Amino acid sequence: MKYIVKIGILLTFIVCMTSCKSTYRINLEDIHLANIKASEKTKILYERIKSIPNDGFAFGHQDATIYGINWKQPDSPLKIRSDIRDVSGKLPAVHGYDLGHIELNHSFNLDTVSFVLMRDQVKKMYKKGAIITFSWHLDNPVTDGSSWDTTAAVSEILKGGLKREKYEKWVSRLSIFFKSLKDEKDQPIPVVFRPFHEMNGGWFWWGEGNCSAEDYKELWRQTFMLLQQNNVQNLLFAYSPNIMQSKEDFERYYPGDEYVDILGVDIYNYGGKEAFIKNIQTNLEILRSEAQKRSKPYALTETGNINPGSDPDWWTENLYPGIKDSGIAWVLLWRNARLDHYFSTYKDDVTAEDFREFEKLEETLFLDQVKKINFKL
Ligand code: BMA
Repeated sequence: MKYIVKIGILLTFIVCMTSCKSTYRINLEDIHLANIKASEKTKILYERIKSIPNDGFAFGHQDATIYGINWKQPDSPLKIRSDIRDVSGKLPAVHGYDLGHIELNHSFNLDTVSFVLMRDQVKKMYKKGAIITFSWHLDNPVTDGSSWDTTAAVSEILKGGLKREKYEKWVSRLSIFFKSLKDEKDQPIPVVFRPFHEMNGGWFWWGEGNCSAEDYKELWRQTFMLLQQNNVQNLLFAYSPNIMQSKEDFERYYPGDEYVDILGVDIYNYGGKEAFIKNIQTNLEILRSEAQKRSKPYALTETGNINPGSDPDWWTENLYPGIKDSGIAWVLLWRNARLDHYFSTYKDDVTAEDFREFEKLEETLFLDQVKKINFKL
């Protein structure tokens, strides 16, 4: 009998060690975010993100549960579907969404995703313990063309600019959306916001050659201030250039530590396998040193295979060698839009088998693992 009690205690201990192992206590005063008025939940999200690299890196996918190859919500008979789960049985830990056209008060984003559906999926995924991140492919405020219309616009939306009033309206619509993300207790859901990304490339109106670095930084700061004025307190701010040649590339557009919480970089495999691995390694090394100086977390905020349907071992032989031991909090794969535009994997994909190998690696963290990383105040 005595032994049975002892075994019972031991088993309880083991169960507790495995299920509670990642709940830590934190002191609110020790957490310093760009937004000094950020909610407690936002601070907890930040601590969760910062502690992920102790266990590995979180796996993320853009529009993961919104659509995939040959399906889309809300038409799928499954309440929650994801190409990643079809392949591996696991849901991504990080879920990315894009807010392009929220500024126009449209019901659908630039990729025809309804904002009502997006909000609903954000709530569901947050409840399950996921980390939510938003990019914003907003239109050109001068021409009303897309993000890729490179007509000069940044100086016009800064304070005193001709399109300032219009931009303030745009940010107020964005703010309303952020504030509408509420959990079951009606508390704002904390999320990562990654605006004006890939600014060191020339393809967006806020990018290299289309505005000065000074104006870019001012745009970031003024947008940050407008969100504050609109009382948005549930954001962590992520700054992410495109692939960099050196740390000067990182610094040129960096708006300042007081305006940024997370550092990131977007890298695709345009130069083939070897260049891809090398680019990721050197870029994540730049991020590591910039992030360590500032005690901020960092991530590979966008990546993917630009040649879908090729490279059967893309996950274990291309992506993984680049990111292993890099210290990133997450890697986010870009969207699975259609057969000629998908960046991850799906059930009939040539890389599906290899993805299952990648998923089995100790460092790859999916939703079930990341949801356990938690903090108490
Ligand atoms: C780009 C492409 C576009 C899309 C945009 C925003 O990289 O995938 O088709 O509209 O992202 O999601």
